[in-house]
Amino acid sequence: MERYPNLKESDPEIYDLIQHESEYESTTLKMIASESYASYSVLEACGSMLTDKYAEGYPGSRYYEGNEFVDQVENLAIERAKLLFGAEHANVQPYSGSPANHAVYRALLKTGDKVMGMPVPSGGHLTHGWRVNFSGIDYEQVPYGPNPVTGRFDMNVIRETAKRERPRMIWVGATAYPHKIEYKDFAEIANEIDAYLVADIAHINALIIAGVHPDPVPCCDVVTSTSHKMLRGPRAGFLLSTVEDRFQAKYHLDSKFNLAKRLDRAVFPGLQGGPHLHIIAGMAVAFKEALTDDFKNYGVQIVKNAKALADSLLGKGWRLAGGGTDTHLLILDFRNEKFTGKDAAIALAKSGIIANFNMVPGDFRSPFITSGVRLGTPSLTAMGMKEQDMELVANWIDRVCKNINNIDQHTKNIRQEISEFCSKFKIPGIRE
Ligand code: DSN
Repeated sequence: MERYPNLKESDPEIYDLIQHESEYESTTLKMIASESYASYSVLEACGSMLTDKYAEGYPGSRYYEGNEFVDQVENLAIERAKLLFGAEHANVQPYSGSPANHAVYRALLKTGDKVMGMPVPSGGHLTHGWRVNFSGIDYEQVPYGPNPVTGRFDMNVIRETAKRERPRMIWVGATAYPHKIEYKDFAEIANEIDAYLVADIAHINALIIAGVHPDPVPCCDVVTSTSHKMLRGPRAGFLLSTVEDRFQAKYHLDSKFNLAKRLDRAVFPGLQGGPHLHIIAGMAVAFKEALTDDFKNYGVQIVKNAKALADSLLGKGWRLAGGGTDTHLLILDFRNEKFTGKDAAIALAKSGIIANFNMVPGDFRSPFITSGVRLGTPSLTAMGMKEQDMELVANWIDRVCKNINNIDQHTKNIRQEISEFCSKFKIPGIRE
């Protein structure tokens, strides 16, 4: 089937670039932990004529007329999100993960309040209070992170920090933490200091849906997420929450709005204008896909693949941050090597393995070069790869890292082998 025939005719430059990217992704191993593949159906909804529609407001309460069908689109997305995660309230309008997180600050805090979160070099996200982001400029970050030796959260240290600093809100979520997050342990701490607990599950939502990661919804005030990454929806964000605010009387006595309403108002009109209804339609499609057993199997397999890859790499003598993984990602730890994380990421990419360099706990190198490489299995799992395929992937990673000093002599062969290997698999959204 020829894709994008109109674009091919009208704008061959952009068409060609999309074709090149598509070819590139079809012949390389996409191991960026925050990526996966959206289906044709998701892409079709996102590429639909709903892109033209303006409907500021929420279903049933808009500032424009003519919303009979788009209200149904948004309501379907909301109801499917609530069903998928067992949440009381959902907002599907945030344009992406960062705007979703921004809305949480606006709904829960006052400027200058303390927020506990992980700094980016510790594995957190920019919006969890990092200093160059609005969240670290307008609010005060109380940092926490994994223990530099074990690579795991030390809940005693986190509790001490929380009790000493008394932040109004605690973020729990990561972009580079390879272990399960025990939300109930964080909830105990948040309860002890009357802090809101907010989970950012962008990286691990499919694992939660599949039941292979603890569920934040029962013990968090708000849960934020992207709908791309391993959820395989459009590039967007959403919010889940309780309806009532358990700290209404303590922190929001002056507001007539409950938590759900304050979040909605923070998104629109607080931060955004018209919702992207084509994207919300794509989100509804992705949520429907995520409600299936196939999707749950994908979530289970992501972790099996990550563990198989970790075991294989450990077996070849490579070190992993935190000693391994029980999620979708692992971080190769090159602190003992002469080469850096950046050297390795570049060599891997030349060979057809696309990943990113990343700090490891206790890293002594700068964030611009690092001692680690973060590897994720969602995309490979979406292609249908299983544990035995991870053996081959580990072999290629091993060959690249062992030959890093003369990598250019090896890239052609490895690139070719990987390309042939990829051709055996389907790729959602590219070659289904
Ligand atoms: N920047 C993304 C990641 O790669 O983890 C998170 O938003």
